[in-house]
Amino acid sequence: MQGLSPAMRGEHWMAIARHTPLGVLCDLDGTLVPFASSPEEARPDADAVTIVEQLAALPGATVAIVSGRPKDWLESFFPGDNVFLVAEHGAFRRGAGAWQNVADLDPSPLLSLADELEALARRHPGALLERKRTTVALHYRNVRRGQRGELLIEAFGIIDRFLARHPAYERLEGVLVVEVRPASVKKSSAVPWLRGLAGAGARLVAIGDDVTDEHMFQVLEPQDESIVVRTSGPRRTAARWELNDSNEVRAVLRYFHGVRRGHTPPPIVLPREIEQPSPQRIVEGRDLLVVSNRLPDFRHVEGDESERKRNVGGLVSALEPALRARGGMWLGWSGRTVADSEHVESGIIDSGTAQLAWLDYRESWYRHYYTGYCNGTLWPLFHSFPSRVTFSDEGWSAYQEVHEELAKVASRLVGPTAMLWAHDYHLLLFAKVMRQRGHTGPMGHFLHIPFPSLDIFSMNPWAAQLLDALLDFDLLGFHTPQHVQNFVACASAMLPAKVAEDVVHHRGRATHVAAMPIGIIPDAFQEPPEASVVEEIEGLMRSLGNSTLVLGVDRLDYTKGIPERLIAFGRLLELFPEWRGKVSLVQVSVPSRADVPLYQEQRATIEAIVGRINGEFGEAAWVPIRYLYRSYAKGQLAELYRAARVGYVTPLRDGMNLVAKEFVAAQDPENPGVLLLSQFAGAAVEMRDAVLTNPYHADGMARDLDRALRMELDERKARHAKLLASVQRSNAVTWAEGFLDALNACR
Ligand code: GDG
Repeated sequence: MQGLSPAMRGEHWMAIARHTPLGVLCDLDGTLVPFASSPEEARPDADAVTIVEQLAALPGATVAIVSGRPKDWLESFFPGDNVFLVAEHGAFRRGAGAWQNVADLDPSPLLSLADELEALARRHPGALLERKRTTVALHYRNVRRGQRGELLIEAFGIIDRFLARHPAYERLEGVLVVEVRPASVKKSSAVPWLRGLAGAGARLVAIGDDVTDEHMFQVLEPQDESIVVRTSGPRRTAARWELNDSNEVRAVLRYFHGVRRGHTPPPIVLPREIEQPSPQRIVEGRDLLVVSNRLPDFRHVEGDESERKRNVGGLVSALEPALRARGGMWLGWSGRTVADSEHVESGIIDSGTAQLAWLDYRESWYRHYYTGYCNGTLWPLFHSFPSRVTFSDEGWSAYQEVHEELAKVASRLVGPTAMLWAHDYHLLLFAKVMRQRGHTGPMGHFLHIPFPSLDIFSMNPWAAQLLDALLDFDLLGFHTPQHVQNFVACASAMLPAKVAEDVVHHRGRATHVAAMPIGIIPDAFQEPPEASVVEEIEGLMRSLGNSTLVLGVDRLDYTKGIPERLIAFGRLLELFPEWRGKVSLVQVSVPSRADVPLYQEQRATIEAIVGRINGEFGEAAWVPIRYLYRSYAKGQLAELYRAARVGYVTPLRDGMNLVAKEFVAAQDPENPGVLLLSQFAGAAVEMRDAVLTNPYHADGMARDLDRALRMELDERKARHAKLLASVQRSNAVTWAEGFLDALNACR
């Protein structure tokens, strides 16, 4: 709905003004009330109070004043309870009746901060400290311009020291004010509250000027409207409409009142559509919105630069460069959870790679959706580990609920014709919920894990619903032809769907299915490493002495077959004792889903096996297995890959396995290592020149390892050359472009 003509704009606002129920959320300072030289002087005058009260008195209209001010102050202007009040950004609310304390936080830590800031304010003429129950605000609108910098440097120093000790609070910079307040209390909480009070079918209009008002704008639904008041000049906003000042805000409220009372509206001021496409709505037409559970790099969301927070999953490694090359937006979970009673926040940030749209998860979603249905049901089921699968109704409900929420956010981000690309088992219902919201643009899905056979898949009580929802996509991509065949067999057996070659017809729709094996960016593993990166790896290599290196790198996951790999390495030392003292296994296991009991058990199992083998075979100068439960920087991984004689990649089941491809890319072509690869990794389909092995057969795997260790240079070079050609030909960029071209061609 960008760029309405003046006549359409008039009709649009007339329809909103007439709509019943109508809910209005209006900020005070800078919105309904102009700024004054001090917060005390900025008071709603009789005109402002009358406009609000009159509108609130009309049937079908609900009005809330949503402010950062204290509750008693608000109540002194709006004593009657037909106007609803939200004080201190949502910490207190007054519906029809008494005040509710929503935040219920211990405000005592703020006292000492307030004392310190007050002392600071006394030293800076014009500065004023406002103490509220749950927040403190340092106003500096009356501080001379040239002196504001000095005040703020000191104030931020004090505040940052406080925040380091009290992480439940946050600093928020408003218009000529810095505020410290509980991070969990935001104006966004007023939106669902007022929606509930307004009644079913409500359309909400939120009006505000400040960054705190953006929290309201971000959680509105598609039928709602957001108006930013440009009191403090232009800035980036999630709002769709704008007004200049509080006079225009009052004019709009008077217009609502007039229309609802059946008057012919006088010549009025209507909100103007913001011309610069707002970042909320940039993805239109053939542009791309990628949706996945995790964002590529949620340090940006969390404001934390530590490597620990980097997502090291395979999906990210493959998609990041493709998205960088194409531009577009990526929507996913922020990595944060909020209490179920709190409002779910969402927002947009620029990561440098792409625009990232993030969404917080409720704690119950984390438990029942992420840990539950995604990782407790779909992950083991799709990897054909039925004995590890759990089914729960709560999990399935949460799975649907999170899809609804993501679809709500996505349909605010993009127009109905945008191209959407959803990833993995977390998002199997995504096309269905988007189609229900009227999305008509092309939608594709890529499954990064295997699709199981019918006998396994049909154990899922909701199997038919999943298949039905998947067939709302236009294109379904899988890693291997076997996964495609499994999907098609399930759809034919469980739905009244018809299959013609690579198209599944169902409910009048056609869904294309294809095997599109994912690749890597080979260059990333071939660049000369930086000295700082190499140092730590050189230290590790020195500690191995002259031992030949066998290397395993995985997320710590039971599908990766780490215990089986260790046991087979032990068997190598038994069956071929000549390797004792001459070969060492370094196993890097990146912590993953560490709060899930199954993963904790897996870790304990691995540690016990490492202990047993090292105890049994180790010598004073030789440790058979180095087990490293940590992650490394990409450059360090490349160094490790290069140093290894054997890449020991033996998952029990894997969609693809990028480590196999990265290992090949990193080798020195003149003296390459050997890839020992599980026949059950998707990568085995393309990488026939690896030494393929069966990870369930310890003795067989030990013999294959022995063969890989003994392989002569000529054979190593010949195999590596073929593997490298395939890794280079079919890479991450060709994969992403191939998928998007195929999706385009579906329409
Ligand atoms: C899923 C499917 C499919 C590992 N350790 C570190 C690190 N990594 C990176 C590797 C690689 C990625 O993590 C792991 O990718 P995989 O493909 O092996 O496995 P999953 O995470 O299970 O990925 C899989 C993939 O999706 C893509 O479709 O291949 O089958 O299960 O890129 O390099 N990265 C860093 N430090 C580490 O310590 N930086």
